[in-house]
Amino acid sequence: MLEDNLVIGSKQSKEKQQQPRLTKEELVAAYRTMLLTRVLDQKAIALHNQGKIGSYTSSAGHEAIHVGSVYGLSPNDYIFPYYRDQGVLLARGVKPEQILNRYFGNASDEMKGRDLPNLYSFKERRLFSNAAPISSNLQVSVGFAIAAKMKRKDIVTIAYFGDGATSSGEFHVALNFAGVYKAPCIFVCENNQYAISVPVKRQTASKTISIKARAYGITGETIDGNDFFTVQTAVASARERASKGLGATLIECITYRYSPHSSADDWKKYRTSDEVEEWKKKDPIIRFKNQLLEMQILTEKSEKEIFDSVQEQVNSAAKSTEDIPPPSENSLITDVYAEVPWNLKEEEEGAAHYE
Ligand SMILES: Cc1ncc(C[n+]2csc(CCOP(=O)(O)OP(=O)(O)O)c2C)c(N)n1
Ligand SMILES: [Mg+2]
Repeated sequence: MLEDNLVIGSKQSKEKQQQPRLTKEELVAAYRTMLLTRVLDQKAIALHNQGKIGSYTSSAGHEAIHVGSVYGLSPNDYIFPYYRDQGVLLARGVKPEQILNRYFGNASDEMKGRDLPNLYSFKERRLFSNAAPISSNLQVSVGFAIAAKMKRKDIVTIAYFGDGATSSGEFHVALNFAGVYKAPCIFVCENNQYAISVPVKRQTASKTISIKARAYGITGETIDGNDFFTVQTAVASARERASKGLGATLIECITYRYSPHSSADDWKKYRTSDEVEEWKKKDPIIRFKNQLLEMQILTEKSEKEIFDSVQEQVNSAAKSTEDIPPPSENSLITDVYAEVPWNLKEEEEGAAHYE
C-alpha cells in the first residue's frame, strides 16, 4: 500500500516517538528562533515596502519546518537551503545582522551585494550557497553526501526545496542517485501548496509528493510541517537512518505560505483571503507556543519576555545595518582572481578616470 509510508500529524510511528527528547533550554531556544524568523521576516517586508531592500521571498508559515529540521540534525551536517529558508539559517546560528547585510547588499554583506537578496552563503555555518534555479541544490547535496560517505565521515546532508521544484529534472536525478548510492542525505520538501500561482494539484498527479521516493528506492513520508515536534522527530529519524548507512529520506512537509510568492507577486489573483485565513488558524508558532505552555516549559510571562527581546534584537539589527555603505566599486575586480590581471587593472584605472 502506498499509504504505508505516510505519517500525518499525531500518527507518528513508535520509532519516531523513541527519538531522544530535547532539553527544556533547547525547546525555549527553538521557540525563540521561530519567533525571530517571523519578526525578522516582518521587518524585511517593511524594509522592502520602504524601498530599502530589493526583491524578497517571505518565510512566514514555514517556521516549524525550518527550525524543527535543524534541531533534528547534528552540527556536523551540511545544509543546502533554498531562497525561503531564513529560519534554517537562524537556527544554524546565522545572526540577523548577517541576513540583513545580505538584504541591503552592503559592504558587510558576505556576498558583497551580488546575487539576489534571498540567496545566501554562510560557509562557516556549513550552509552551502544556493542559486536561483529551483532544485539546483539537490544534486549538489547528494554529491556532497556521497563524498562524505566515501571519506567515512559521519556527515549527513539536508536539502530543502518547494513543491514546484519536484517537477524539475534535477529533483528526479538527485533522488535516483541518492537511491543507487545509498547517499546519507535528507530531502525536505516544503509543500506550501503553490509554486508562485500554480497549485500543487496542477503540479503533480501523484497522491503525495513523498510517494515519489518509492520509485527511487528511498524512504518517503508526508508529515505535518506546521508541527515543530513532528518535523524534528522526522528529521532526527532520517538522520539516524542515513548515518547507519540505510540511505536517504524524502520528507514532504505540509504547510502554507502566508505571503505572496515574492515581493513581485499579487496572490489575490490566484487564491482567496479565506483560504489564507484558514491556514493561519494552524499557525506553527502559535501551535508550538501552546504546546510549550501546556508542557509548562513556557508561561505567558516568559513568552512575553521572549517576544519583547526578539523585537528588540531585530530592531537593533536593522538599525546597525541600515546605514552601512555599499561595497567598494573595486570589489568588482578584486574578487575575481587571486591576483588582479593587467586588463582588469586597466579597467579600474579607466573607471577612476570618469569619477
Ligand atoms: C529551473 C527554474 N525554473 C523556474 C524558475 C522560476 N521560479 C522561481 S521560484 C518558482 C516557484 C517555485 O515554487 P516551489 O518550488 O513550490 O517553492 P516556493 O516558492 O513555493 O517555496 C519558479 C517557477 C526558477 N527559479 N528555476
Ligand atoms: Mg511551493
